[in-house]
Amino acid sequence: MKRAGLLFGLLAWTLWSRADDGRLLWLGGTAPDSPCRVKVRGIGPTAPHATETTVALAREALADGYRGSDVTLVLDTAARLGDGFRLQGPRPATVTASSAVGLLYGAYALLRRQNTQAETGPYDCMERPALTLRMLDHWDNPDGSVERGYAGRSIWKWEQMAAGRMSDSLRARLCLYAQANASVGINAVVLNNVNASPKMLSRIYLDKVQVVADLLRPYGIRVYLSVNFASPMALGDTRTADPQNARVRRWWQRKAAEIYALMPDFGGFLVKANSEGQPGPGDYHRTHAEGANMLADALAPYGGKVVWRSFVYGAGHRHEDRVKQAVSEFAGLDGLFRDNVMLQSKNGPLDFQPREPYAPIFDRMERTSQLAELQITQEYLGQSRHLVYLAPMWKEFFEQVKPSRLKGVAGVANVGDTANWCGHPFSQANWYAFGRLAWNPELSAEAIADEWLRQTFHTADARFLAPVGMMMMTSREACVNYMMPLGLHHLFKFDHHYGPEPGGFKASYPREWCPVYYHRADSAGIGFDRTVATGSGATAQYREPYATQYERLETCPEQLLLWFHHVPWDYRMQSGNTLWQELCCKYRLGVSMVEVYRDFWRSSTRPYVDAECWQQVDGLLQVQLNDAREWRETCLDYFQTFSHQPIE
Ligand code: GCW
Repeated sequence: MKRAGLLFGLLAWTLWSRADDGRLLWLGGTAPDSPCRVKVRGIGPTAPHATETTVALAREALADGYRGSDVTLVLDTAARLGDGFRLQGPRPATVTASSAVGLLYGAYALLRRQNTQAETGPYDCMERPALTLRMLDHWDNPDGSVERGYAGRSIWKWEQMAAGRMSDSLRARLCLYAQANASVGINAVVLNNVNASPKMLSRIYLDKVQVVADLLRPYGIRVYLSVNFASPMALGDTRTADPQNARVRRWWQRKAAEIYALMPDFGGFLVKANSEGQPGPGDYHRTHAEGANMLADALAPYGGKVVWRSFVYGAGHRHEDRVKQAVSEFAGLDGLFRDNVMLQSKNGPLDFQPREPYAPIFDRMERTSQLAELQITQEYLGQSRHLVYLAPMWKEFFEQVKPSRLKGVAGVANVGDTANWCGHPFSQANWYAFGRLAWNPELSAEAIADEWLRQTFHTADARFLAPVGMMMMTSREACVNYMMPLGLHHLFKFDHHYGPEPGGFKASYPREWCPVYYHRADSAGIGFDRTVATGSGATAQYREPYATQYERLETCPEQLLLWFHHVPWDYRMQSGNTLWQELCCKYRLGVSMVEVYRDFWRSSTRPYVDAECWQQVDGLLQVQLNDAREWRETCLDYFQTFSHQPIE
């Protein structure tokens, strides 16, 4: 009955809406002419309800979208596939897995094979996820706003999260969200902002969270919450939040018991502590380990995890180079965290810039489980207005921080309640790519772009796929070039982080928010000297060979030059240009690349793309081009006041 209602809701909602406005993401496919028959083996009458529900989802996904005549789903608990699966086919096609969620992932993999029009010869392949935790972090607030969200308001309509209050359309939409995640193997979701409202732990909200958890569970997705470290105090139950205080500890233990009574598979807590004004153990002169361990002890009896962020700066390290502060703060705590604590660090040491070197904290915590935090929402890469495909950036990170050293990855989500979820039609590709890379970091960015294009635009035509794939693949470098090439960083306008403000400085702000603190342009040159010899010494935080490579001007990769060195304007670059000329070239190149994208889109893609979507991308590429020009002009005009050389 419940299922029929759900199906009806989904159907009504799809008919009512125009299915081509991007809401179906990469899951649209084309409906089979005749329904495919799905047989299920290995599930007896005594199978747990949860298994049945998940297998039913796998069956439905195939029945709705698979064009072969027969598929068999085999649940074989002896197959030792973990969350993975085995696919054999094509006729008949068989999906084997040792868990229900493995069957669901396998079903989506089979659909992906079909919808990417992979070769049709015989196949027999096995897949297992490379990383255990593949998590989306939402920065959604209880009032429905989304921090750094550029695609509308929060998808969690909290006022509707109560028994009987959820509309069919909301349910259908959230099911689609869950399907999208399951289709790429995302298995955990943090529902709320790391700048966490204490309210999220109140009973009223926990009941709502339970509704979401019940909805996502069948798709193999566990719910986590960001928590405010001072919650017991903020909710009026204690007078302190000191982790050594017995009442405070008991409060967290009781809260954990309350949560697990509602959600036995609750994932755990994500914590931003003593960072950008958030409370934390430091407020009581306790360490991050003491704070994290208190929460870890409360969650441990239930198998819950604490994900503790290393994104801290300011407090206690006022005069230190900001990019060094995470290591300064955490290295000494290595080995002191409980087993169910994981340290989550952003890919770079600063803050999701278009290009950063990897964060050296990944080298420094040898006895602590680590997660990498990537940002899918393009806070510093043109938000939902620029076409920037992020997989090449994430691959660059994985070259230096081997995924095998990580327990998982978290991606700061880019979804909102706008019809197509992500704002820019191409931003959907970043959500997709995040999941695919979390599942298998060995996949190439190119292959993922190609998969996404085929499934999203329902075409196998190389005249579309090759050039548009190329556009995606080069788009991140284009963005680096028109925003901040050669290792420049944080030239953004204050707060919204969209446009350029290289001259940004206000004495009343912390210096770490001022672009001039980062580029250090003067009449001698430009760049932040982070060498041990003459600068902040950040290079010493890296393992070899990177420490030496970054330290020396001659071996530092040019793409990171001004991140690590203050370089004279007349310094000779590998191209033969002076630094100033090279800077001008890069900015110009960035703009030209976007010009090429816009022209190509305009002249050659119309036949392949739904009219509404085509129009939207066309308009956005024009916006991106105007913005790229503004970046070039603003930055070069400003830097010229120091270089005193012509803009060539
Ligand atoms: O990137 C910066 C953002 C803040 C964000 C913070 C963080 C959630 O500008 O909006 O806060 O980082 O990651 O905690």
